Amino acid sequence: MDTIFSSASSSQKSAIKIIRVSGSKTKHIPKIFSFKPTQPRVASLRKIYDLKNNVIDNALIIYFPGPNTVTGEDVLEFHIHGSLLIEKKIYEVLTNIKTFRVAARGEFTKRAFLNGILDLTQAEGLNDLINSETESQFKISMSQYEGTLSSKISSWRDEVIWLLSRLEALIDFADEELPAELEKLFNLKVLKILNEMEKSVKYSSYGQRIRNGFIITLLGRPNVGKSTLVNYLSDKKAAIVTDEAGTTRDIIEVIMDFDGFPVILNDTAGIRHTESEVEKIGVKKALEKAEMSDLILILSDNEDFSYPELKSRCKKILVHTKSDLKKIPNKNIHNISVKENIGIGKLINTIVKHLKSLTPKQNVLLTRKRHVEAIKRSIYALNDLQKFDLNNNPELASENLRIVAKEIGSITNIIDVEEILDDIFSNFCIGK
Ligand SMILES: Nc1nc2c(ncn2[C@@H]2O[C@H](COP(=O)(O)OP(=O)(O)OP(=O)(O)O)[C@@H](O)[C@H]2O)c(=O)[nH]1
Ligand SMILES: [Mg+2]
Repeated sequence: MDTIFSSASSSQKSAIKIIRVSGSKTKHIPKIFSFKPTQPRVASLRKIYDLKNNVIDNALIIYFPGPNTVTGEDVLEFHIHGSLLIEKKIYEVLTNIKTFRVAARGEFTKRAFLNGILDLTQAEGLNDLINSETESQFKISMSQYEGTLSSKISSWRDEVIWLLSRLEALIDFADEELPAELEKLFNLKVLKILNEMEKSVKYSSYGQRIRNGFIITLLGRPNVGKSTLVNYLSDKKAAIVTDEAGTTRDIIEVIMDFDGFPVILNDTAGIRHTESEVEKIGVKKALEKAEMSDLILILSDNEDFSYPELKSRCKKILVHTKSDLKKIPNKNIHNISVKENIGIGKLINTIVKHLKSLTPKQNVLLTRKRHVEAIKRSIYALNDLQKFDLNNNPELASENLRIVAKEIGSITNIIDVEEILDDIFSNFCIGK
């Protein structure tokens, strides 16, 4: 296997940079760069030279012999001065040596996975952790990286293996029956796993929202001040504002953070009957977006808040705009004015309160579609299993349990499907 290297820090100029090397030829680095080998795990200053014996840098070197390293292989770190030129010179030396090459995206983490340092869910958690931008994303990804999902999977697997072993005994001793007590315990265990899996699927949409953002859509008649509010909340001139009715036609998405919750806020076209083809499409899109939202803000500058065409049962917050001109005295309606900054803090609090109310009581375990699909297939197999009489058809029940074991195993460990692995690790940043 090649020895790989890559800058582990950003590609910009910086005070220092770290270049990481991993693989079996790492131990030859001192010879390649003409410096005295360093003691393992001790940071030591060394002058490093190119192949023509010109000084490249005075660098801090740390050598970590495997297997207790970040990748499971021998690893060496160059802490160099943060010049792009120094980095380039090191790359030039290494690319000239056979079996050394620049690491692909996520390749260090992929090796850590292949060497059993991390399982797949931890690797995914690590990637999410690096990319997390809000407090809630940080919490979920840190918990996944620390192994919350891994340990749940392994406890499910232990239970499935316990169940399987009872069935195997029945298959081997065909003339014996499962004692009634044991059969009861068996069924209870199946129900317990099923219940836990169903809950985890239910809460997974929250995990996906934390990764991708909650969807909040503004809906209202033309000219009520939707774009004005979106611009104000996002502190950007994201949408055009004019006093002409029908200014916004397309959906305008802004990504923002409401008190630690990632949100995609959608400005939409004002809802009305119109002859304009473009506007008609805009109105249709606005309603479609509202239907798939976690929260809808219905804006109005009069008392008309009704949209009978809207089917979504998600929470709706009624917002009366332009309250500098007139207020509506109704405790279910938020009076706001962007012009005079009235009521907006309160509106934000209501939005955050709703986002908080969506937070499940228990840990979110499944954060990716991949996890959810595997658990759904396991649920299907467990439901199927319950149809069989254990004493008459232990083989069929056992077959279903094997499916469950395989499916949940695939969440933490896919070893044989290179394509899926590449797909997972290619989303990592370079140097990870
Ligand atoms: N007095 C007052 N006027 C406002 C307020 N908010 C918005 N407006 C005005 O209302 C008009 C329409 O605002 P927009 O934000 O473009 O309204 P919209 O709902 O996005 O309109 P469409 O895109 O056409 O559907 C503009 O002239 C704004 O300046 C407010 O709080 N008070
Ligand atoms: Mg608008």
